[in-house]
Amino acid sequence: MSSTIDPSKRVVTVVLGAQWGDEGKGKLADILCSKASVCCRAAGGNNAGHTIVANGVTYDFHILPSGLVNPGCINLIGSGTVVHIPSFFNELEALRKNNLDTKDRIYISDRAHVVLDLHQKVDGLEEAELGKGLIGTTKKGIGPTYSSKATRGGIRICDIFHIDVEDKIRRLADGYKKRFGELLQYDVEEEIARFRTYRESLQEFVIDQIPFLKSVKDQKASILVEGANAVMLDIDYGTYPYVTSSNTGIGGVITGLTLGWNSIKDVIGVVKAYTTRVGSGPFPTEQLNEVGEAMQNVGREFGVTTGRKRRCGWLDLVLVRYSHEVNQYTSLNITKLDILDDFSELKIAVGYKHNGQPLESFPADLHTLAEVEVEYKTLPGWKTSTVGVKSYAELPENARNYIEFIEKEVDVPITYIGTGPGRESMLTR
Ligand code: 2SA
Ligand code: GDP
Ligand code: MG
Repeated sequence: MSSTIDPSKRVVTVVLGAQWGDEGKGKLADILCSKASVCCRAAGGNNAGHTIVANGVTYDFHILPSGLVNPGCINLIGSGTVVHIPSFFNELEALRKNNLDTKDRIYISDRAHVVLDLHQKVDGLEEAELGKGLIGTTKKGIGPTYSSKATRGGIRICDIFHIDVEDKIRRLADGYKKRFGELLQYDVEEEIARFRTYRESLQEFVIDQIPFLKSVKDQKASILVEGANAVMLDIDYGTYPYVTSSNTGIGGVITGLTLGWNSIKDVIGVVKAYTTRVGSGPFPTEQLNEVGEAMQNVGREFGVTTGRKRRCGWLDLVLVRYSHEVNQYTSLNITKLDILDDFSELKIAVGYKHNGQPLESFPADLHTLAEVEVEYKTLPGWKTSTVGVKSYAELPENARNYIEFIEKEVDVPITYIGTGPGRESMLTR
């Protein structure tokens, strides 16, 4: 038997955020799902927010995979995710109201963990405890749920169908009650009563992910993995502690879904043409001035889940190179190029110095990160609208120079370029 991998088994394309999130992963995932049989989420919960503009309709996704917009695509919320069940049902209902037929097209792994209302309340209390040093979470209960998982007291989707889930929930509530006392305004019996109804209402969605994905792979049907959040929010490789609580990079794809490393064909990094971040933490290229305000206003940089203003700054290639080191992209999608159409010049971070010494890579130590001196390369802007441009060759020369500069610095081919929110506004190369 040969030990080489049969190329026809490489059926998986992974779309990952290469910065601090909101790069436009949802739009690329939606475009690629027109050719995928299955779209999967590997990690995270309804903290994520993806906006998709298709057929003149704007859809907001949180826990549901973006493949639901494509009628031929089956969707899986994988084992590495955390699911708040009322939010799952609400999001599904919102899509149905937008005339999307979701019947028999959305499944949840029975190994995924459950976000309780309890976890969401605790998320708010933990943030309050941190005072000015708060993380700036979405308060969707993500951190506390992954904490329960790591300390082995968590509730999995499969637990819902057994009576002892009730005691497990009571045990979790008792623990938090000891910690927060009267600050925790929470009725455990009310939540437990709702869980009794889920035994029936959730049944049609719950599957064992392992045989499901095996059969998809055996048929050599194509699979799209939609990343949530982004590598700089990764619990291991992001700007800890200002991160989310899951592995948002390629590692989380491997552990959160049972696809196998040998089935991955492409890993596409999504890079916004500038940088944004929601929540606290150092951000070396942040522009707390009219440049940042212009990006925020023109780019309509508001959180899809919380409505918070996103912080904005110049594109940071030290960060993108680091992100490539972690995720090993096979290609990149540069998004929101059109938002830079009116700038007369554009800066791109190409190096960091600390105490006058160049840094080899993106530092782990946030004290260092907060103190870096950023080295910029300045490129001329193009001062022409790129909206509606139909091919790469038709982009203004300075816009092409901007793209090619990124490509050379990161040393990864740029195969997709976004010049507007709609499906049709994606140039390929
Ligand atoms: P959490 O709630 O525990 O995951 O928050 C921890 C950090 O992770 C950041 N985070 C995000 N950053 C960007 N986008 C996210 N999704 C929403 C969106 C955000 C929103 O698409 O716009 O609506 O505010 C997201 N989710 C989590 C968060 O800001 C914390 O820094
Ligand atoms: P995600 O979390 O990475 O999926 O990104 P979000 O959906 O949270 O944020 C990206 C925002 O930019 C959404 O409102 C998209 O509709 C929008 N968007 C995506 N690509 C482009 C683009 O190329 N140009 C413009 N103008 N908007 C885009
Ligand atoms: Mg988002």
